[in-house]
Amino acid sequence: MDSPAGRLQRAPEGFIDRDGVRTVFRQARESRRDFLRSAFAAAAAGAAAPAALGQANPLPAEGGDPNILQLPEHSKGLGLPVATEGYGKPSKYEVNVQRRPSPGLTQTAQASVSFAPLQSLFGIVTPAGLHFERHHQGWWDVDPSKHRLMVNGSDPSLLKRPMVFAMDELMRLPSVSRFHFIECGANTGMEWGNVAVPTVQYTHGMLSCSEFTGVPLRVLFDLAGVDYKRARYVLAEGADGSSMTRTIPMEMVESGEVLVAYGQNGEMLRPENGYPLRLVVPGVQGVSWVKYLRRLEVGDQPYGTKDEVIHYVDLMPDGRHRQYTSIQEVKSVVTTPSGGQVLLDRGFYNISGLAWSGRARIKRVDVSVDGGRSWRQARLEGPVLPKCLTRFNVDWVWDGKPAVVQSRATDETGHVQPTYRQLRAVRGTRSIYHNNAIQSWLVQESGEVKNVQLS
Ligand SMILES: Nc1nc2c(c(=O)[nH]1)N[C@H]1C(S)=C(S)[C@@H](COP(=O)(O)O)O[C@H]1N2
Ligand SMILES: [Mo]
Repeated sequence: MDSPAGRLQRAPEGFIDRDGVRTVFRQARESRRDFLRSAFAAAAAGAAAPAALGQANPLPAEGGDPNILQLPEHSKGLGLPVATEGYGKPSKYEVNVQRRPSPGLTQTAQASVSFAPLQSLFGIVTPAGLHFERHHQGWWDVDPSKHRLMVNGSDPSLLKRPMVFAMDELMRLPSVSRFHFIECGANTGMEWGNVAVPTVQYTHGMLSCSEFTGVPLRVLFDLAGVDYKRARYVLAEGADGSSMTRTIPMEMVESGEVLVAYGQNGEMLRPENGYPLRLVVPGVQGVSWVKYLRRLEVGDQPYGTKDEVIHYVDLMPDGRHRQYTSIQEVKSVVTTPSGGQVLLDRGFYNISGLAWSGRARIKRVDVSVDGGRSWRQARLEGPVLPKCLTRFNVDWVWDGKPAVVQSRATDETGHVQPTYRQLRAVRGTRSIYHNNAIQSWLVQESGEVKNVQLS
């Protein structure tokens, strides 16, 4: 996501998904009205208004609504028959939980992106249908019976046996399943200079996490007889029209982490995510996770392809570009409360969010509600896996006053997520990629939550 994000910094208004945000506000306001109505009704009937926490309806004996003991239709009648469509869908009440593209961000819907609704997700796994999408030249539903993966060397002496695998041949090989996050290097790229987008879906939604199943690439290279002493680089190539090509350092392959994957959350990859085969490069920015993977070449130097020397480079304050900065550094974000949401009343809230690092496991997450003046350690929910999303939670009682909510992650290698001030001191403000700064959400007195940056 290079030029689109650049364009966005100049025209943030085109990016705001007003419908999506409005829906969140509307729903929250409506349920707030319902809550207030029932509280007033209870008070009028002589009972104390329910406390903000757990607004349980009072029993009729306590002056509550007598209808509350009436059984609803679904407790009395016959339910629906076994679903006729064999593949299940979410409840119709969850229709607002959608991936969202950003109107005006890109000129075509083929070279574009849709963001995952992080604000609506629990735990660490992204349902396949909500996985963010990034395509440089549109997506395809590739026929797996015709798909092939070729393994070759830039020079015949680097690899003894060039090979071509069909999908069923790959799927006979020993497989592993591992949980990893994938984050586009341009995630949060719109926010380098200033606040640009309203919700966590747009600030951080080029992020997803799945259990991937596939064959360690090392297994294929062993079969092909790679000369690991001399072949220190791998070129990965996709079969779509974008000719996506990236150099992967051989150490990553030798560690056994890089997978040639066909499975995602227990089923085959979705077409949007590279069906039937994609590269999984844990901890590395999304662009190296080549989809529709058709060729792997080993070589004795980095390839310097268009997707690594012109695109996906970091513009530094001195005007030079950094290349091959592929690791996604330690990062976190609070997903509730987050921009566009509304806190209904003062009282108890569970602050919840996600933390991740391309280097290791998450070691701790600290949360602040006063813009970074004081911090409290959050609970990390298991499992806490390397190069994977980690869910964190912390209790909070909101006193109704403006609050700035932030999270700061530390990984097992000791890297700590920077503030915007720290990050900009090194990287400047004109980059696109690898923004891992601490995110701030302002909870206003009205309860409405806004994306802000502290200077
Ligand atoms: N073949 C191919 N692979 C690709 C891309 C692409 O356009 N074509 N986009 C890359 C980028 S920039 C990202 S961020 C990830 C996105 O993966 P997803 O669409 O499964 O979320 O795929 C990467 N692999
Ligand atoms: Mo990307």
